[in-house]
Amino acid sequence: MRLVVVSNRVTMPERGEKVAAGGLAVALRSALEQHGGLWFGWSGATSAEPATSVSPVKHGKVSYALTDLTESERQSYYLGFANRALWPLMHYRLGLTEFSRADYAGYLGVNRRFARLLQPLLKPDDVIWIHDYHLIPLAAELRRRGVTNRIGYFHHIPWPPAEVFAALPFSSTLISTMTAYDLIGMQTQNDARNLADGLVTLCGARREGNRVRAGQREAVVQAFPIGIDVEAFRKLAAASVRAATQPVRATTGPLGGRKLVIGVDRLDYSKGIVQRLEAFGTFLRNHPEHRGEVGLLQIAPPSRTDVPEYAELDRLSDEVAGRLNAALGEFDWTPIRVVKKAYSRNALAGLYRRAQVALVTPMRDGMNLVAKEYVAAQNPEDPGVLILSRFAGAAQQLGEALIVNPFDTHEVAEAIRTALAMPRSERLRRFERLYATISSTDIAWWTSRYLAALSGLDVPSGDSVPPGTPKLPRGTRRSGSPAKPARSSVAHGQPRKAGRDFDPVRAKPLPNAPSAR
Ligand code: GDG
Repeated sequence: MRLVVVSNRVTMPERGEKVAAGGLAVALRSALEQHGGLWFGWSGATSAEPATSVSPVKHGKVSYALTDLTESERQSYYLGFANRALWPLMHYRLGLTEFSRADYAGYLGVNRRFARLLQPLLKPDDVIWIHDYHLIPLAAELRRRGVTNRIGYFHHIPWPPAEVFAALPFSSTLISTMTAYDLIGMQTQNDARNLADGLVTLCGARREGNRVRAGQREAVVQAFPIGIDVEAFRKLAAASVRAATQPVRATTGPLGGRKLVIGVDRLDYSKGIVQRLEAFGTFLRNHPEHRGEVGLLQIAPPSRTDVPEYAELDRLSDEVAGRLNAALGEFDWTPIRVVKKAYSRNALAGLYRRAQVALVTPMRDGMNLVAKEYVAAQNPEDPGVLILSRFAGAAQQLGEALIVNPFDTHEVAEAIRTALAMPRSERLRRFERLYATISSTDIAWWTSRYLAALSGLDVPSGDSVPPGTPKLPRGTRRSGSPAKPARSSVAHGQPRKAGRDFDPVRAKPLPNAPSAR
């Protein structure tokens, strides 16, 4: 079996390109390096004429087949329909959803052209794995051209309830193309249920368990919560902490030997960056004893800068940070530092480890890999505290974080206070469970579980998780009963035991420390 991955944007290592800041790119690179195969997608460049064929270039175990877009395709397919219509819609932001028929036509056109370019590269036993909302109709286009291979789809972002999705013109047509897939992977059970409901209500599909049938086709819709390479990230963090933070230790910014609260997100309105800055301001106002002793570092590499809503967020986040710094700062202390550029993964890992608290407070997020990276990066002897939005897919797995509602500024502010005051014993207890969860559902688990399901193997969702005690990083002293799976693994339906499925719908988050509420 050869694996063929298709994603909107592909970065090629031999061009010296850095893996983009997006979680999708980071996750897929690991998956393909493990399995070998072909990676097809957009080069990121534009050219005057659309290509009529592509020649794959081999690099290590992976062949890359890249095509440029025309400028008009980039505008309509990428900036227009994908990022101004689908992205806000999928994140429940109807007010920001901009639909245009011309953009939709461009989106369908690029999917049709991708199918035409990819088809000649396919072999009969290839398994095709298509990623994300840019490429929803691609399988239908491939089927139209006679491709009968197994085709899977993974949706990295949330899927909204059918009534929200229905606001999109042509929603029934678009959602009906999903049945061209054999397997549709979602981040959470909630997303899977929303999609299945949408297929039933918008295009009359029939549902039996996790199978959805429409006409001659049947698709399985299932949750596959994405993970990270925990062990690699842990090592990176342990090695990077000094290098990443030494030069800034002496500054007057948030680092400067003080306690550090960190946020790391693409500059995107779904991530709740402005609301987070406001919450940090509220925390400092309500708890003046913390002024001068703690700072917030927000790393926010710009993305989709050509989309007007992102330019507005860029302006607004500067304005809010400036206002709060002016109101709350001192001549020798700047409470908030927002840096709008990407740092190396080493630097990021070191900063996570250095930070006493991570604020991961998206308004809505498919999974959120930053939450998992922060946990992986912690010093197991003296771990920091994760504050996590209940609207991130990750909250369905990481119930031992301080779970907050990002729309409630006061609640987030109180969670910051709770996190900074949390005794080591409680930090350890929470960390051990969080770490056990992320390591038993890491990127290798995600990939193998998805690909086993796509290849038609009837593997229960927990099968690829090693039996026995969940792994903890070296040097961790267990504070609880070691042999049992963490309480959250049961409460959250964690797929740790063979035969149990990940079912965040039935799961209730563990209560936070009382003072966090
Ligand atoms: C989508 C979904 C889902 C960020 N800043 C820098 C940097 N990053 C890296 C992080 C992390 C990744 O980017 C961001 O991943 P997220 O998961 O947080 O978010 P999205 O980019 O929106 O990803 C999301 C994901 O797909 C995977 O399915 O979890 O819900 O929206 O890895 O570390 N990396 C570097 N420098 C930075 O400044 N090197």
